[in-house]
Amino acid sequence: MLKDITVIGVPMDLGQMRRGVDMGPSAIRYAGVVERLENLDYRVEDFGDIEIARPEKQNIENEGNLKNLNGVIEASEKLSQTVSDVITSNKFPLVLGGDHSIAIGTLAGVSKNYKNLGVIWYDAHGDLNTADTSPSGNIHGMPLAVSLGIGHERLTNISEYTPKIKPENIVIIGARSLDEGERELIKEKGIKVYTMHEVDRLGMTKVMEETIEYLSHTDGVHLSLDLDGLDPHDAPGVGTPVLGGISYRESHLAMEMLAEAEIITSAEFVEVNPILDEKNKTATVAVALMGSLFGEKLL
Ligand code: B3U
Ligand code: MN
Ligand code: MN
Repeated sequence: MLKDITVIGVPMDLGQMRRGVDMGPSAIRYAGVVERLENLDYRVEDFGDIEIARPEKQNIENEGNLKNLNGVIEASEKLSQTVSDVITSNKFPLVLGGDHSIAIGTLAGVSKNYKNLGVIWYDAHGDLNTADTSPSGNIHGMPLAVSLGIGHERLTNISEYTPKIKPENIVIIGARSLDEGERELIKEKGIKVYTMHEVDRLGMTKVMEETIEYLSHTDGVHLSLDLDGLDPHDAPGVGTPVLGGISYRESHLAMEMLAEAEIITSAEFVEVNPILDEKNKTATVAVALMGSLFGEKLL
């Protein structure tokens, strides 16, 4: 792992309709992310926040079935540029969300720097919707499809290239809420998915061993961790909690195995919503998982 980390806050809430997820980056900072990583001997720089338009300033008319399209595009372009600059200066980009629509910009910036990028999508959802298949019109349910080059052209073309990633370089872990169109896309593209059924059946150790092996041909791996991948008991501060998720302990194990394998080259932690949380528990969990991801050990 690179010894220099740049933390980038993205107070994005335009990708969904619940208020408060824009405070995610503040909550994660308050939970001590910088100190936690500095204690592991990293040099940590906090870039501050990417500027995001306020929902009040958005056009109420949505383009097709895409809510706040212009605001999401504007933020994605800025984030993509920032992330790419961080990588070019040989630093590890650690992106704090904000709703999961930010992955459109993060992946646009990361992927520019890798020929064969792998992606681990840790999430209760597939985030593989398009305007046509989405039940909500919320762009946070679409970033993985967009990164595959599927969806509205103004989204797929962020940073003026598409696609950002290949279907065979993706592993989804923790899925337990998929829409019909997402299931079809998973089958059509042959995307590797460990639903909660496989997590239960195989155990997290095997899931991570297989994931690491599956991505061994890539030249970098981005971790996109949606806190709703965890069970709502352990991470209650998320906009769309789904029962029966990955436990706090399993998640630590997953992060520790990724740290040991030394494959992660960029990461984002998203969907922390302090308004829906219990005493900043979800941000605290996020920071603890970052600790493990960056190599923290008890002994
Ligand atoms: N699949 C649904 C729900 C959803 C997706 N991502 C989250 N919720 N966090 C949708 O709206 O696309
Ligand atoms: Mn998500
Ligand atoms: Mn999710």
